[in-house]
Amino acid sequence: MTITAERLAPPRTTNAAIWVSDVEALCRPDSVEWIVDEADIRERLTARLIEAGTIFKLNPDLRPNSYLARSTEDDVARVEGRTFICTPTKDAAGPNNNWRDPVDMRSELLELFSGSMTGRVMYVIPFSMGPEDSPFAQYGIQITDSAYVALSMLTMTRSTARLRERLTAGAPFVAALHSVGYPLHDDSGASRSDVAWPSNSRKYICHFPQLDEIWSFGSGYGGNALLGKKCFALRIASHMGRKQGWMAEHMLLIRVTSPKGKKYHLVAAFPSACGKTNLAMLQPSMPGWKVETLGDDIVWMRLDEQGQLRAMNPENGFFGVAPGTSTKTNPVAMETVSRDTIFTNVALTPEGDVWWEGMTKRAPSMLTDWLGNAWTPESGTPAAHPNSRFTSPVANCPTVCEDWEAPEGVVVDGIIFGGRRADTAPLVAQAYDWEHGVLMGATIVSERTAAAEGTVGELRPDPFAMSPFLGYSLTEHWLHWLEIGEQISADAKPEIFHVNWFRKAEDGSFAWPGFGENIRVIDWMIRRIESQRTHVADRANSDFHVDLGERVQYTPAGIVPETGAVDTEGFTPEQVASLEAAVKVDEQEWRRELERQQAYLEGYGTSVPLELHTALAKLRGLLK
Ligand code: OXD
Ligand code: MN
Repeated sequence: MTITAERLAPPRTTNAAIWVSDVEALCRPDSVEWIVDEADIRERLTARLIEAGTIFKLNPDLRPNSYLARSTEDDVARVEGRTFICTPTKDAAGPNNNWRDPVDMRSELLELFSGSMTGRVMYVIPFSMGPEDSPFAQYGIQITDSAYVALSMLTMTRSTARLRERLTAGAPFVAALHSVGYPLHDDSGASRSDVAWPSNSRKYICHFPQLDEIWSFGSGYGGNALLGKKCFALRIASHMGRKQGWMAEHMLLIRVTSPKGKKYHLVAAFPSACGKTNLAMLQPSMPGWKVETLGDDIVWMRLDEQGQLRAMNPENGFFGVAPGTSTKTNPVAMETVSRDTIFTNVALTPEGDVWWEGMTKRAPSMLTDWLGNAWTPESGTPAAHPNSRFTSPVANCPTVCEDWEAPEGVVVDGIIFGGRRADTAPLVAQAYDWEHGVLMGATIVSERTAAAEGTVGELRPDPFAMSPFLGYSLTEHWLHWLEIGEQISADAKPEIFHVNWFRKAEDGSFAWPGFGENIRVIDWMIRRIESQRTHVADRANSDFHVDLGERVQYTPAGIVPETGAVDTEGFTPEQVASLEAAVKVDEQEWRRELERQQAYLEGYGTSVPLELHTALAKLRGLLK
């Protein structure tokens, strides 16, 4: 059957079998294989990848059931410049996205995908985001010509034979098509041999939110290729959530149990590579506290019948940044990746184990670097790529909540926003009210990290840490947050906070030790949550937070603790002194910051919800 632009033009078929056979006719692979998470299927994929030289088996005595993959220098990170949202109008995609007309993009893609899989196997992976029977669950089918992607999808999502049956019987799904764009034969009959990491210099990561479709071409790496993650669970899902009244956010999810045995659930949104995985796996430095992991990257939230906000991690695996992870910074992650893990772009030790910058104080004297070259500490280049990653099952995490897959999710008590900023933003600030919290999310700025292409260190706005991941217009997203806030019942409204673990002291050192000590900040937040709850009635009668007579300051950054309000038991005198620099709200910096926020909002004109301007005006009123 010939596929024409009209045939695949909207609306696409929602029949799984027809879609798969249409794609087969378009991409012309040698064969088609349905993949689900079963041992013999994993073994088959693994054996093929080893034979192709894409992955190497690590020493099973040191790292059981684990592999190392190496990509190529031009395929190491998300390609935001090549990520497109194809909505009927440019406005619907918003100023935050690269927009393309869906029909134009569709015909460009049809050409690219035509014959793009020749000589290859086309894998078809039915998958569920969220436990299959949960009310949060959404289904997808990924088609890919990469066995590495297929194998990784089996860890990152849930893929079962039962789901395959459901989908072929007509359950709705997101259609996620992926090709590395490296066909082995062309139309003239010429052939080329395969390479260990096939990709294409032309990359396209395209989303059709109206059709629940993703088309990804040219990259085999991370979020570009594992389409359940950023493409589906954030970009497509955020659009679904806007339409259907729920939320898809770039957040971690943890359960914190206080020494009194009370459980709290917190979600936190930070830009990529700003410590979400570390916070998700926090080992509290204060006795009596427990932190358990539910998710490290994506959270879906919806209201229940009681008007409570419930959250769930739709993923089944971690795709975490390796560099900087160590038994000191994140022992839980180190334990999680001790087996059953695919590492990508880390260095290899002579013993057949992995290494990356920050894993140990001193680098081993000899390594093979992420490109496969001999490396010594004198080489002057990183041994592991700064955006090298591990792909591990959530179930392997020693701190995972026993009930992390509970179909009803968990009730959210607190929402944390944050960024990486050397100055201005204090260690922690509580929002005066929901609207101020939404302003905090909308005005996140952060130093750029290696997770995306671009200059590391440069400050960039990253509203809700979603700017590369939102499938619609950002001001519409702010409105969505305000509308959801209105629907949460007053006694269940989560408190909203902003944190900055990365504030620098005058000498340029970090003012806050971070990592396990972050529990001290969480302890403060929980005390604030508790005291707010006991004052809900008062709050209903006041448009500003009531003064609870605690050791807090009301500042233009929000409500911040006085230094004595943060538990510093066990801190060195230097750490106690440094806390002052960490929590400080500097009048001049905040005058500038509020001007920046004002200019930032004004940049989006009249589409900015009025509530955010009002919240900002209230903060301005707090400047001396
Ligand atoms: C990620 C990212 O991979 O945010 O999670 O870049
Ligand atoms: Mn992320």
